[in-house]
Amino acid sequence: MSRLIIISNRVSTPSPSGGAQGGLAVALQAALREYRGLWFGWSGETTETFTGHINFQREAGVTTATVDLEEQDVDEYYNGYANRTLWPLFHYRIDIAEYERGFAGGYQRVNDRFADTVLPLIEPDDMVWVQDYHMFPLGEALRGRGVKNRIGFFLHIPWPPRRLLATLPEAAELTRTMFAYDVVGFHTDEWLESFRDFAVHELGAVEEQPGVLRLDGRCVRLVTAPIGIDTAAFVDASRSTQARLSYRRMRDSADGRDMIVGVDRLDYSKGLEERFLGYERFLQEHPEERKEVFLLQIAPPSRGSVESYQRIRTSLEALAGRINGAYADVDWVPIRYVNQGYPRDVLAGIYRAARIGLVTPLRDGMNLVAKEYVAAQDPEDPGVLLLSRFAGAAAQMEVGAVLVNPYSAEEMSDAIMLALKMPREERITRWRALMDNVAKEDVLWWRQCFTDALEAVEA
Ligand code: GDG
Repeated sequence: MSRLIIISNRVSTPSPSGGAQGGLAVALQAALREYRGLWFGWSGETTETFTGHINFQREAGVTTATVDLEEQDVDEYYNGYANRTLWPLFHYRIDIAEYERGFAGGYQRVNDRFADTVLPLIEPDDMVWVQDYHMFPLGEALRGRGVKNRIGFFLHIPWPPRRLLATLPEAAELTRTMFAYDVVGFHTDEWLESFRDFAVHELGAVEEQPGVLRLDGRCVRLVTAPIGIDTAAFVDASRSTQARLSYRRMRDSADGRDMIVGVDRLDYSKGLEERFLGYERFLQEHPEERKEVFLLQIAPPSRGSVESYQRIRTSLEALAGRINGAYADVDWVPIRYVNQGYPRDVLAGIYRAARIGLVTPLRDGMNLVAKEYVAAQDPEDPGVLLLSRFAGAAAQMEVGAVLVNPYSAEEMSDAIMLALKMPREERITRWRALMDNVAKEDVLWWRQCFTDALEAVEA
């Protein structure tokens, strides 16, 4: 049986205590136990001069291999090209995407360094699985070093429409490098179609058979594989003692009011400002509902060294302050805005206590919070998921969720009202449809879809 080598920006080591981890980490670790192999990436640490020294760790049957990067690498590759160029562009924000040759150069350099470092670890029959937008050119860098193995790539964020991507100076080159992979996976057909559109119309790729593109003698198979959560573990988490305690704490502090919950990394793609404005609209349009509800927004900060993240943080604080200032009373605050993270079990209890899960990104590859919210509900009295039609998750969840356009405060306000008044039978019917999907297409299913496609490639 082939081994599996996973390569991503950061790796996740199983915690020795067996503590809770993200679903993606759990699924990839399970894959590594099944196939043996290892998980390679950046340690998160910096060093004066790049040496390529690999730090191996083995924990709970999973081997990880990490390297330190130079400070300049981190500035140009991680904070620069990955988070100031590609992330905004791939979330349709060309207005804040920064195009600098220094970033592009640093990005390529780090990908070359990864390729040099991981090369000696790859054995002839191994399958290689590269994760996400930090590593687009890694496959090509490996091919250039003589790697003939099966190599797959999965993109966790959207692939932008052709005319947006065309604004990136390296767009053609970057897309061309994707043909070094044997399989490229996306969360939705929409992202896959955007890739195909660019490859065919800008690069002249040819669709050799359905789902297979050829360019310059190399073929790549495109697959749609929507990621899920570790549903069984999340359902267990929602029944844990911690979850029960946090559920009780929220119900008590809600004091009979309906809670609306949002949980997001503090990121401009998550549509938090628009969410607050939509909720404000609801408060304006329905004065009789004001003291009957409140919004709990949990938003742990991320990527704080990137300026656009500092800006969104400041403007959200101002907006929450303004709305609370305008509507709060001595015994009621409309928005509880919290900038810290919580353990998964606690989060599960919070989800369960919320009548509405408000998940309204402006653009999102998938969005796992939508699925976690569903998994945490009480089947006898579930809450309602309000979901942005621009989240990848909308493709799987359109039947049970109330879909909204996050750019429209009016639509958001109407949807909140609809959800608050929704009869229990309808909530149950919708939840069942959602839960069927969340249970069936979980993160283990996702992983299997991808590794099956990669294994099917002729060695
Ligand atoms: C990328 C894509 C795609 C958040 N706050 C807390 C906490 N979280 C956890 C959530 C959830 C995860 O973080 C966020 O997942 P998302 O899917 O929403 O978003 P990204 O981080 O942007 O991830 C995305 C994903 O990759 C997978 O492919 O779905 O579209 O952008 O699991 O629960 N977890 C805990 N406490 C918190 O306060 N424990």
